[in-house]
Amino acid sequence: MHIDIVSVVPELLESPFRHSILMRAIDKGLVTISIHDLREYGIGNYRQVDDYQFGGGAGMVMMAEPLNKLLEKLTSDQPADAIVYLTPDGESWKQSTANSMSLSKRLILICGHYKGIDQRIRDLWVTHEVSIGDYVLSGGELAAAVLADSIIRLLPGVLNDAGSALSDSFQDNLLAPPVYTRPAEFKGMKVPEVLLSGNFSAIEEWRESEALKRTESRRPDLLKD
Ligand code: 6GU
Repeated sequence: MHIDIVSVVPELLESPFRHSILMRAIDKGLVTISIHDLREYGIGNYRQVDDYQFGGGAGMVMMAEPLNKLLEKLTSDQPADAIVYLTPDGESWKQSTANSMSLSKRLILICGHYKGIDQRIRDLWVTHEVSIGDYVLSGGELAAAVLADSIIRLLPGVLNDAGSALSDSFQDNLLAPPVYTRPAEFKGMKVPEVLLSGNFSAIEEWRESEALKRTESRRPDLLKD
């Protein structure tokens, strides 16, 4: 898989891919990531990428031309499977969308800033508009890192234990059950007996029931779908 990320603050995207699981995925050649500085495609000597909005109002808008130039370049050799615009007015990012996007060969992520990008770029190029939650971030970069992380960890060979991704919270619309490791007793608190029993069907039953309990109390909305 190849992921292109378009940003006006590319420095914000340096660290997330340099550590742990994502770095290992890159080192193993399972994914390549290119971060593009939109300013290099900016207009004039000042490399302008934003301008006042028509109709007035506070806040700048990311101009169509620099984005268009960069997107034309990125898609000239090979089309992208998805062109995602990160924006608080997008659709909520979900595990199911991460699952389906993990089957892509090429993704382009566009990080919004200021008041967002000119609507005509959305109309012309963008295939998915995504928000990562009901709050406002200063820019789409952290959201792009969230998307990239949730997608890359699903690629075959990225996680050591292939079963691990399948047992994550949300994979079956349930939150994950509690987990314990050694010692079996800590500050007088004991690990649930069943987990030490070696009875795998009883353990599975306990996990399912705990997952359901957690979901009912914390995220009852997940049980409605
Ligand atoms: Cl994708 N971008 C910004 N700027 N804010 C957000 C968001 C994205 N998702 C939630 N808040």
